[in-house]
Amino acid sequence: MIHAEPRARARIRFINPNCPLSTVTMPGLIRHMTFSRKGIFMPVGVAVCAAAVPDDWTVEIVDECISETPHQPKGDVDVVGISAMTTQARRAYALADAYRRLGVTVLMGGIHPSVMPDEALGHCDAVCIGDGETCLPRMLGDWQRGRLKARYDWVDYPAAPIGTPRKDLLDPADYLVFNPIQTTRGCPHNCSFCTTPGVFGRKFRQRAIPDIIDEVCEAKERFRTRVFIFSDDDFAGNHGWAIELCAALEPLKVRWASQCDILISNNDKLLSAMQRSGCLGLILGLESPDPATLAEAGKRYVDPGTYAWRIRKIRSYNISLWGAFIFGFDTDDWRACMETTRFAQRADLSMSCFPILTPYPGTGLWNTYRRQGRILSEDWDRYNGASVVYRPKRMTPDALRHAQMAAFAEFYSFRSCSRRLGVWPLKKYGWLANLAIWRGIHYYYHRKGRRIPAFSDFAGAGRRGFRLSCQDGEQDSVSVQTTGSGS
Ligand code: B12
Ligand code: SF4
Repeated sequence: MIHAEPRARARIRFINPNCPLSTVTMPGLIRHMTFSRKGIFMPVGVAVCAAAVPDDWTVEIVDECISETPHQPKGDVDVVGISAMTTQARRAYALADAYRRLGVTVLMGGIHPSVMPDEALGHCDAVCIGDGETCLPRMLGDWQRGRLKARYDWVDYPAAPIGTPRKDLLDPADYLVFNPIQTTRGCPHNCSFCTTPGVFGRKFRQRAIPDIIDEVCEAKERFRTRVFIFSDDDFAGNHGWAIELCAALEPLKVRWASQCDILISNNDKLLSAMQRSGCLGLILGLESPDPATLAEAGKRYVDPGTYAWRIRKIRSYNISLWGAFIFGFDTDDWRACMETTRFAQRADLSMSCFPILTPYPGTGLWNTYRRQGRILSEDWDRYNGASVVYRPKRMTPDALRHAQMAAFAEFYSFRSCSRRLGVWPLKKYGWLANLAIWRGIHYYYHRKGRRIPAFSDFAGAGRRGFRLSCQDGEQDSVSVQTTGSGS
C-alpha cells in the first residue's frame, strides 16, 4: 500500500469504533438513562495507548461511541490506531479499510485483534497483541524507520508498567464515568467463557500504587471526582496487594466500586480495609447458583452452595453487590434462568446483569463450540451478550433472549427494587442506578411498541399460542447489561 508522506510532526488518531447493536454505544438511549451523558465509560484502552505515544507526535482520540454520526475517515493523519472488542470488530475493519484506501497506515489492537491477529491483518498494516504500553512505542518507532512489522506480541518484549490514560484528549461532559482507573490487569482464574485469560494471560499484574494514587488525586483536583470506578477484572486477585492499595486510598476520603471475585469473603482483614477505604460496591461474577452450570463454566474456585453466606458476609461490611450472571449454558432452560433471577432477588443484590452466553474468540468455549459445530454466526456485531450466536442445548435462541429480557424486567421492576433496596435509609446510588435501567427497559420496549417480556409468558406460550417477543427475528437487537461477566 502507499504510505502517506510523513509530516514534520507525525500525527496519530486513535479510534474507538461504534457497535450498532450495543446499548452502551447509543447516545440517545444513554442520554435517556443517565439524564445527560452520551457515553457510559470513557474509552480507557485508546486513552492509555495515547499516553504511550512518544512526545514528538500529535495525538487525538475519536470516540465514535458517543457520536450521533459515523466517523468520516480523512487522510489528514499519518497513522490511525483502531481498538476493538469483538462486538466492535466489523466497524473497526470498515474504518481500517477506508483509512488504508486513503494511504494512511493502520494499526489495530485491543481484545479482538489480540485473539484474531490474522483476521485483523486482512484490514490493517500491523497488529498489537496484548498490552499497548509495551508494543505501541515499538510500532511507532519502526514505522518512523520504515520498518513496520505485521505483528507485535507483548510477550516478546519486557512488560511496561500499566499506563495512565490521556484524559486531556477527551471531554469529561460526554461520559458518565470519566475517571475509570485500571489498577490491575489479567486474572488468576480461567473461566471457559472469559476473554481475559486468553488476552492478558493468567499472570495477574498490579499497577504501582503511587501511580494509582496520583491518578486518583489528579481526578479529585481537576474533575472534582469523588466516586471512582476501578475498571479491573479482579480488583482483589491478590489480597495482600489490595489491602495495601486500600490503606493508601483511605486518607483520600474517596468512594469507589470495582469488580472482584467472591473469595474476598474469606478475608475479613481485606473486607475491613475495603470498607475503610470507601468501597461502595462490587460486581461479582456469579454466573449461576447451580453447581452443574458453574462446573460447565470452568469456574472451579468456588462452590455456589456457599454464595448466600458469602454475599451476606460482604454486605455486612456495607458493600453493595452487583451480581453478574450468564444465561445459556447447556444446563440452562427457562426455569433455570428464572431460578437464577429469583436467587439474585433473594440475595438482595443491589444490581444484576444477565448477559447471554457468548463464545468469544480466544476462549475455551469458542474452541468447544466450534469443535461441536454449534457456532451459528460469526457476525461480530452480534457478539454483545444480547444475541444468541451459538446453538443452545435446552432452549431455542428466541426463548433464551426472551428469558434474558424477562430477567431484566423482573429484577428491575419497582416491586423488586423496593424489596431489595428498601426505602429507608435511602440508598441513593442504588436507587438511581436501578431506576436508570428500569427507564432504559421501558424506553426500549415502548419505542418498539412491544410488551415487556415476563417469565410467565413461557408457561402461557403453548396454551394461549402466545408468541415470545423475540420471534420476529429481533432476538439480536440490543444489550442492556454493561460489562460481560468478569470475575
Ligand atoms: C470497563 C469495561 C467496560 C466498560 C467500558 C468499556 C470501554 N470502552 O472502556 C463498559 C461498561 C462500557 C463495557 C461494555 C461492554 N463490555 Co466490557 N469490559 C470492561 C473491562 C472490565 C475493562 C476495560 C478496560 O478498561 N480495559 C483497560 C484497557 C487499558 O485495556 P484494553 O482496552 O484492552 O486496551 C489495552 C490493549 O488491548 C491495547 N489496545 C487496545 N486498543 C488498542 C489499539 C491499538 C492501535 C494498539 C496498538 C493497542 C491497543 O492497549 C491497551 C493498553 O494496554 C473489560 C475487561 C478487560 N480486561 O479488558 C471488559 C471487556 C472488555 N468487556 C467485554 C464485553 C463483552 C463488553 C460488552 C459487549 C458487554 C455487553 N454485553 O454489553 C459491552 C460492549 C461495549 C461496547 N463498546 O459496545 C469483554 C470483551 C470480550 C470480547 N472478546 O470482546 C471484556 C474483556 C470482559 C470479559 N472478561 O469478558 N465494558
Ligand atoms: S470470568 Fe472473572 S474470574 Fe473468570 S477468568 Fe474472567 S475475569 Fe477471571
